[in-house]
Amino acid sequence: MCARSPIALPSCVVAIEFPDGFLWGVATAAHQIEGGNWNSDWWEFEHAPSTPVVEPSGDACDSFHRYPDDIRLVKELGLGAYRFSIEWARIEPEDGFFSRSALDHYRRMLGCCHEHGVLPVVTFHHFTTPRWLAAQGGWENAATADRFARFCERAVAHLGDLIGMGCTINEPNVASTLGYLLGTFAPGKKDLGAWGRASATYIDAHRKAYQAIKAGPGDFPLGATVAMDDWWAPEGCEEKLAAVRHSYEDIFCEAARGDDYLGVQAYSRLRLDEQGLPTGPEEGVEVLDMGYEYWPRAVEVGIRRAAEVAQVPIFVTESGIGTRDDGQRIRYLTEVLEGVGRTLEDGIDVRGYFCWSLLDNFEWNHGYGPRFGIVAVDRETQARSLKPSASWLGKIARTNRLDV
Ligand code: GCO
Repeated sequence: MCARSPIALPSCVVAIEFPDGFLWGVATAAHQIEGGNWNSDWWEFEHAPSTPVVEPSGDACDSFHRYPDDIRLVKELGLGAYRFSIEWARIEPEDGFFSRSALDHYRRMLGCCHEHGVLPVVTFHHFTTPRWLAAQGGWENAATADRFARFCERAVAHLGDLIGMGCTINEPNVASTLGYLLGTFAPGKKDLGAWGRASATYIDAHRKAYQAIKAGPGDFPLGATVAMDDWWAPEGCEEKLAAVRHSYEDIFCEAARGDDYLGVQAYSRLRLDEQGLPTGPEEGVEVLDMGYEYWPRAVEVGIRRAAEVAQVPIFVTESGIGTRDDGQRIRYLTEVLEGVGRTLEDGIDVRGYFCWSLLDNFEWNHGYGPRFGIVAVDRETQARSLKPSASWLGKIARTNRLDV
């Protein structure tokens, strides 16, 4: 697939036309929007006395109950796809017990997407793990890969016929690095050995889950997503940079070889010091509420790298900005999409773009501070209200083009 080259319009506006069938969507994750996910390791982590999480998730956006409204919004905006995750801690609340009622809940969600003509994109694991499994060593324990494959097998048996596209694991590289090396995500470890073990289990789990899901009902594209960045290190530190990038990004992209696609999720730039450790933003570069740089180029860089290493079709399965300034969001997403356009012009097989996120939601250790949504959520009443970026993105999706 190839983007038609930018065309000059009379008013000096340039349009980027996307290929026919290019998929436009929004992404969310269960723990960040459903609310009351008390049986997961994250809930426990948020409530631990020494937690680095600034506030607990609580009722989140109550999307567990309000999903019909949220899916209707996706449709009304003109977006073709909704990416959401199914919550393992609800579906398998105890080792080996699978809740029919929880599975039925997600079946209703899938049905609701179909009623609205919205393609449901299902993530099987988005950062949260049932408490019983965390107590058995979580992702440091190699046996977790088999537990995950068993969960996927049961879930797909119940849901597979309605799934439009699947994602085994969301950003395994972030889950292992923040959870086992930096300690800011559950389970809060800071241990090099644990990081290596967790990364290996995630990769093994992806492969096993891929087989299990493919063997079940339904016939949909399946892949994983990886957090990608633009990278920088001082001159002379190229080897160090390559080594860090290899263990953080490349090994996960390599694990996607042979999959139906790879999901690229990119937000900013990672700057390293001489030791190969992350250093802060560059002076003079805008800094966002997340503490990292305003760096829309990350998506283009991520697509190019992921396509080169994984050699499979690419979807941008997440891209967005945590900001209270919706004008800044539109500016950022415009620059991102210009970058996506350049990758298409170069013949890279990019098949869709999902904005993170539909709703202002629980941003993990940052709590409810950063606002990634194109739809605002009143934290008291849960009322949803569209931001200008929502109709802006909807127009791009409906016309399949961006006027810059
Ligand atoms: C991640 C996740 C999302 C985040 C989003 C914004 O990349 O951490 O997939 O859950 O909320 O990326 O930070």
